[in-house]
Amino acid sequence: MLDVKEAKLALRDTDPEIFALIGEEERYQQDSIRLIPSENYVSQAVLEASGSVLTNKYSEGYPGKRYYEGQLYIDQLETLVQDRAKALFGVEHANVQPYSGSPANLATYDALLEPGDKIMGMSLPHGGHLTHGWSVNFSARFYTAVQYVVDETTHLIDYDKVRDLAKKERPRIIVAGATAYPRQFDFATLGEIAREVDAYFLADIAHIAGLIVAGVHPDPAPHADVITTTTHKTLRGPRGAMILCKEEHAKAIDRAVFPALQGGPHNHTTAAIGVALKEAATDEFRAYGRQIVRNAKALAAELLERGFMLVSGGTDNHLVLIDLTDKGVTGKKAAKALDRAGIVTNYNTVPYDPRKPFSPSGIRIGTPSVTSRGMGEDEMRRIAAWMDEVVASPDDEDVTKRVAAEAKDLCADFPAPGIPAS
Ligand code: DSN
Repeated sequence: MLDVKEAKLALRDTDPEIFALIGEEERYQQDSIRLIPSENYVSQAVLEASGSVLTNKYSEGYPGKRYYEGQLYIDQLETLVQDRAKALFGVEHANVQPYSGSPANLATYDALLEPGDKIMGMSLPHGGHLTHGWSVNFSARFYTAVQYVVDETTHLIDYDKVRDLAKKERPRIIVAGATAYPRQFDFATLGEIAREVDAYFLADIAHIAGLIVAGVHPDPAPHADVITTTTHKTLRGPRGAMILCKEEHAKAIDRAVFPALQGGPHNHTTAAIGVALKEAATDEFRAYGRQIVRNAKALAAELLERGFMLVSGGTDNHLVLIDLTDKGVTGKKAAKALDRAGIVTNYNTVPYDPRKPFSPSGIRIGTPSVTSRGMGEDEMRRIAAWMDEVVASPDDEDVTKRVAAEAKDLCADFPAPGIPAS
């Protein structure tokens, strides 16, 4: 058997090009301040499960009902992970096989709807997700989509307007969830609206699953028919997804995932999700979730102090959406300059953005990754100051180089989980 060091040498010897690229990416992840709100650093334990021999298997079906022999350990593993998911999120049924968030949402629609049925979700440029009914996505091509938006002045969801739209459109399903909404969802009210119009209620908690576990975001479990989530954002697991639901939907959900949409589950990912769920069921993780929000608030407060316009005026979750319109720089230009300065963000539309999605007015930032490194409010204020400098002079390579060096020094004091020291 190979020890860990030999295993790494095997990759180096077999494929030096891939080995080198992974090494470069490791350095990049260690030396930069990663503020993409949908990314994180997994633990060494999650990495090990992801890279295990479980990748060698095929296990179509579910525990006890497989189409392949050799499932003794896989059945135990998947059942364990299902049980952990049910316990952590307080739900009756968990399907841990979806390959990622979009397939999880597609499976949910396939389980509950007929083609052409009406989906009502939050518009993508207002913070929603492609799969919540955005025009270019399957969710609008195979189903009929209506979209709710945020208020033009407050940038908040106006629940009275959502209710009015639901009563007018009578959707078959209402979807709540977002990729760029810096505020909390009122799942209780959305569940109530869904019941009033006899619609299913899907809560897509991909971005906020870890915050819900930590008790710093309202819990959709008492209100939603189905909850979908990716496992790699605030939940800090591998790239995967889960569908959590009431028992009455369990059979339909399972059938939709397999055999309707997917083949064999990725057992190495299932194992790594299980490790992440175990880690998330600790006091340490709950403290981590609380700190994510404290850090986002500190970052937002310092940016406001420095004259940045923030969508909705701040945040109460893990992300901040900056509108750069009055800074005279596009989101794309700012994001690229920040990346050269060692601060990784993504350009993003802001609500009612007059610019196009490929060159929008905003950038989106978030604190899950920096919080995983142990950074706190003081570090957030330093990061905001660097962002201010870079955005003010995006073409000044002296500024970007100096900030990149300073950011690298800060990162050296906060080693990234799962990345070996060089
Ligand atoms: N791509 C994810 C994000 O960055 O928010 C959503 O799927």
